[in-house]
Amino acid sequence: MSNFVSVANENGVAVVTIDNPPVNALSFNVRKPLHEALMALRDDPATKAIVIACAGRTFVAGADITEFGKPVEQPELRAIIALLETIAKPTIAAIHGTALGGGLELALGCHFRIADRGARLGLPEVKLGLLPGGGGTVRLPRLVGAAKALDMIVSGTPIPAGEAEAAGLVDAVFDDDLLARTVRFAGEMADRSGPLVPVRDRNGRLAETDPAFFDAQAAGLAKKARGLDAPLACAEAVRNAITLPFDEALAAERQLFAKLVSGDQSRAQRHLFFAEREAAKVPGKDLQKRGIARVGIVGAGTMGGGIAMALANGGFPVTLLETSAEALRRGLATIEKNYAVSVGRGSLSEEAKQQRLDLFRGSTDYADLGDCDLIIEAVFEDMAVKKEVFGRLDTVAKPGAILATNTSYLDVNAIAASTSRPQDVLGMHFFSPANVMKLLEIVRAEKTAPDALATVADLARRIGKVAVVVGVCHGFVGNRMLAARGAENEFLLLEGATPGQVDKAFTDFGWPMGPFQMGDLAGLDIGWRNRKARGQTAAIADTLCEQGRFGQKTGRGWYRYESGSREPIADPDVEALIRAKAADRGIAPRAIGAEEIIERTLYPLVNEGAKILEEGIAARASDIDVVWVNGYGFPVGKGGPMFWAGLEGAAKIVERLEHRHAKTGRAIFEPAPLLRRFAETGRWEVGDAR
Ligand code: 3H9
Repeated sequence: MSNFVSVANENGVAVVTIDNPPVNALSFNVRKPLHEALMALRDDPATKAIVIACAGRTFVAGADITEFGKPVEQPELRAIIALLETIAKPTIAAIHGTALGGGLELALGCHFRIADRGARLGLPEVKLGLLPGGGGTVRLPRLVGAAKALDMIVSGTPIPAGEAEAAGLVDAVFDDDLLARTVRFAGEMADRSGPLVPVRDRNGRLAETDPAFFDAQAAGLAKKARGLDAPLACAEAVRNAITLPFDEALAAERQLFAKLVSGDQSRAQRHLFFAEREAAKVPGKDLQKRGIARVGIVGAGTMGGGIAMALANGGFPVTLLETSAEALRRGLATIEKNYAVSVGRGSLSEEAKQQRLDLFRGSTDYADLGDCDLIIEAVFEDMAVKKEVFGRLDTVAKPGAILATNTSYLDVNAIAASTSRPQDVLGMHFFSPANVMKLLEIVRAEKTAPDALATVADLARRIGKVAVVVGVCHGFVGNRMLAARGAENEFLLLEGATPGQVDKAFTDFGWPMGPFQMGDLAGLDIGWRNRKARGQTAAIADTLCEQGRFGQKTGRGWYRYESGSREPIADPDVEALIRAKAADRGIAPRAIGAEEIIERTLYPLVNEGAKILEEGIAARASDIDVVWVNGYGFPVGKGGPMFWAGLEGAAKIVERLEHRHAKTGRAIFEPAPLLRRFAETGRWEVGDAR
């Protein structure tokens, strides 16, 4: 029939197979022949039942995201599902892999859903700034109840086949022979008498949920959504499913979808979807990768322990090295305690905890790293110490082992030069807590071999990290831009803003927290130590540290904290300190608005990103967006700093930077030539050309 949809007949059961690699997205190329095939089968007296199945690794994983934002070509997915519901013979979806988004909606148009044991089903549209637009918000509650549907649609998290069966979404789960058994099931259903009720007409479960339940949920969601429209639209659509007749609720869903899909937030989130996948494609990806059977970690402190957990969580055996038996014991005990917390929370079983702990081997002898294929150093952030560690690793590591440093700032070329095998050395900059944070900056040094990079990028994916390859510079992409973002913080305070006002401008923008709250969380002593090492000072922060105000851990920092609470409370002592420091400098305080705060923090952030692109430290503008969204909490609905620059207007950013530069002479405000070009062309040309 078509390359994308074929039909086979098995004793009167038609098997319609969709074949659109890699994920069987419902592109126009699929929709058209699928619609035609279903029309023909509906009217074919020789067909007694219809099975919809997929070739390749998965059932339909959704609408084709690349088609959004372009004119819709008919037939739309909704029309196919509506057609399915007019078919008076059994229709069955045979689900393997993932049935996501429009794929699950297609399955909801069938009378029955049969799943392979390993399948997962979900409506993840919210993660793309959307809501299910093929009737998912109206049909799913009819099968699983509105509360469960709300949870699935607002979280976007797929559920395993077994859970789907228990919830009423799936009619049967098979351990093997999915297609053959589904065809048999279809035959049995065709031979059975009794009515076939489409999902749209199954209203029994709708009365289970009180609409007032939604209003309570929606209030909580609005808070959690942090300015994102999609979660709220999802809740509204599910509420419609229980309060409006089917067709009205469906029409309302369609309107909500149309509004979201044409909005900036969804555009930003779709950009990030592809940006993350693009970032993972490092040069040399197709090279032969080195085998990684065991990973060594040098240092069992907070960072080393977190990295070790991330690897064990991905199933890798780990050798953890410390300088003394006592330090090793402490490190392992912390790891065990962290896993116990997960067990206590119910996110990990006791058995899984034990399996992970069994992957650990502790040692105080470098020679025990000799059988490791990758060794990650996570010791004190000091060049002399790092060089010494790498010198020792050079003597014990087997040939071809990859040697990685977890440095946040230091020169990876210099570290590589302390070994006889710089081609095997690279940076793996994890973010704290390393077992939780998704971002990994993979630092490519001058001599790093492409196959070593490709190996580590692949390993990152296997342990669930979002990896971005970056070049060597002080702070790499993330921390270098963070410094630019924070350069004006103290000036803002000295000129009249309070920490609370600056932080509020950030949270109103969509960040989870502002820079001063973040400083208190991370510990102000860290920056203090770094400044001292670099011979730098910070007028206010240094004094806070001298007073022992290190942030949350001491109960006082930029804010004060009641014992046991993380809630920041404005502290008059800090405000008095700021005013005194301003008076010393002869600065009269004035009111500073949110717009100025954004201009003096986020415009330099974008500008530094442009410089990083120019220097080739990042390969693409979208890589920088991936770093900032996954590592620093840049709001997803704004797509990352480089995408947001387009939304904000690059010409405006350049103009304001020039204004600030003329006024202050500060380098962070000097517009990067690439940013000027972006303002003219609307394209990050260096990035796009790579
Ligand atoms: C929707 O359905 C809206 C409807 O409600 C309403 C319509 C009216 N489209 O992730 P991978 C590409 S919204 C186009 O690396 P994995 C992806 O870019 C949709 N392309 O594989 C990549 O390309 P490349 C709701 C897509 O095995 C390649 O496929 N559905 C789509 O790690 C492999 O992807 C979703 O949001 C798509 N829908 O993971 C599901 N999906 O090789 C989105 C993937 O050139 N997809 N591609 O870089 C996923 O979550 C994962 O891809 C999946 C496989 C779990 C399926």
